[in-house]
Amino acid sequence: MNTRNDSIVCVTGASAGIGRAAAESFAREGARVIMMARRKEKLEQAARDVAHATGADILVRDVDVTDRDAVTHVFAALPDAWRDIDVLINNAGKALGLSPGYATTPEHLDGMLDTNVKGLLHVTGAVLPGMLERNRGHVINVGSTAGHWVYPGGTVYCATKHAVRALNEGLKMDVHGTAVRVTAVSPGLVETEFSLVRFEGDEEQASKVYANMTPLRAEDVADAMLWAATRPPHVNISEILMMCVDQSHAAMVHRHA
Ligand code: 8X3
Repeated sequence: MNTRNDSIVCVTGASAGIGRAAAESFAREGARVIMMARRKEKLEQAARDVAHATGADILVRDVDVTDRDAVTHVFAALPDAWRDIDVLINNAGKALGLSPGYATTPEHLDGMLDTNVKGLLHVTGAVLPGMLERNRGHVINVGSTAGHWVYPGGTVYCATKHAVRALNEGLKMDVHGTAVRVTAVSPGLVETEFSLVRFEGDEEQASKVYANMTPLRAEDVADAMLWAATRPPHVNISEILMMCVDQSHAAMVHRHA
């Protein structure tokens, strides 16, 4: 991405957390940003905030990445001035529950697989062909330390993030011989709505995940994306695996007394 022009950046899951922070970071660098998410009101508020903070041109589209037809339609119907997406940030994703893999409820199973794996492919399938035609573009996939390690209660979530890592590696091979770049940014503990979603709104349980330690902030992850996207065009960052200093492995977290 050339930060001196008005590149077009599309972010999924942009209403909060890492997605919102990514939208703001790229907007600050002069990009025009398409913010996509499911929750319309929250998305519109986030877009207003980002536009206000950065002065950037923001386009909002509420879409559920699990709905393939809706995804196809939303990209096909983009205004001409917004069609040539330079950077796609596949951020929409979630963990649901902490049950053993074999006991995962059908709702949680579908929720994680459909969003984290199929949703990523729905969106990529709608955007990547245009990048290949233009021989220009960058797909940034939000992976996770859960794509490298498995932890108790995270069986299905970790499987989906292992799949994201495989997709990231495979997508780079799919675009081999073109100028299109593919990167995974794979964080450990980041304090966002992630745990609140996992525990279905239970704030006490969610806050315990980040208690007495200093997790990554969404902005730290957005920074890594921006760095990857602003390397010279011949450089492809395959993956950035990142954790806060207080985390050394999936379940190895230093809690301060
Ligand atoms: C988030 C990392 O360890 O909270 O993808 O599941 S973890």
